[in-house]
Amino acid sequence: MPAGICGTWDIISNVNFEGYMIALGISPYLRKIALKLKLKKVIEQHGDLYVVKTVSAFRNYTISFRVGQEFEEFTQGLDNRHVKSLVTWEGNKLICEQIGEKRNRGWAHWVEDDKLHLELYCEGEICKQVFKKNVAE
Ligand code: YOG
Repeated sequence: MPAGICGTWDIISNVNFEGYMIALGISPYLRKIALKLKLKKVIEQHGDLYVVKTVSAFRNYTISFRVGQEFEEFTQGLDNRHVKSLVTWEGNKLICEQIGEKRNRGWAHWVEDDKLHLELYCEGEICKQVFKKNVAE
């Protein structure tokens, strides 16, 4: 798979994070904090189990899943909703559908030009984040 999705990645750009957070109903106070964070992704694979950690100085958020196996996700510390999530491969993209109260919710990850790309979707809003590999960690 995406050759080299595993590792520690540091955010280098973040477009329309605000719009995504508004679509999730995040308060102005938390949005202001979140917009200042230098997010990291730590992605590990243990056998067929993927672990994706979003790490920041404020809060961390971790999911683990097997591709093609639906799982219950509780977005604790984010918007605190329960969704049914399913991650699949579509070509070189790892795609997650998050079925729940919010329409058209999910994300897509892929590696391109040594960068980790992430699109976050919610109710028509698209946040685009790009990460560079942290070679020190
Ligand atoms: O990642 O779904 O990589 O789970 C998006 C935050 C900010 C809290 C981060 C804490 C959405 C206040 C996870 C940020 C905004 C704002 C660090 C995105 C919600 C609350 C945890 C995501 C996937 C794909 C893996």
